[in-house]
Amino acid sequence: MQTVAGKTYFDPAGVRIAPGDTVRWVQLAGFHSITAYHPSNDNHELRIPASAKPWDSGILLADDPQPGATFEHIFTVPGVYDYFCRPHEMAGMVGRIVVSTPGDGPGTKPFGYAPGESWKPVPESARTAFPPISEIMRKGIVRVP
Ligand SMILES: [Cu+2]
Repeated sequence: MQTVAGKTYFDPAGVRIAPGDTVRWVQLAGFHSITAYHPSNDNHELRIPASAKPWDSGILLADDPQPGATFEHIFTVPGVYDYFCRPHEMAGMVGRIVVSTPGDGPGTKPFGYAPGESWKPVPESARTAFPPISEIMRKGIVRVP
């Protein structure tokens, strides 16, 4: 399974995988990160399963160490995982992974579902860029149009 970090988008933007699968992102150009929506990442909204470990690739540079830099993460807990690119979140560079079935965890809840937590809100430009969970479940892979 491979997700490609292109210019300012992840392609595919949505994938459905099985518990224990590894997702590998490949950097094609520019500078990007693969960062889980999780309070431990600069107080972003929690949008991965509550018991799942958050991740942050840090900034991957296309030429450092070389074109095609990669980042991998193993997904074990079923549910919906939303993630973003630190430099391009405002440009709508986000992705969504469904492990097994969506369940009813944080990633299935409406954006801003916990106003009392004072988490950093997901910008409107990013909210509208996530492929719908139903489409990911139906197609398995949702490419950028
Ligand atoms: Cu980016």
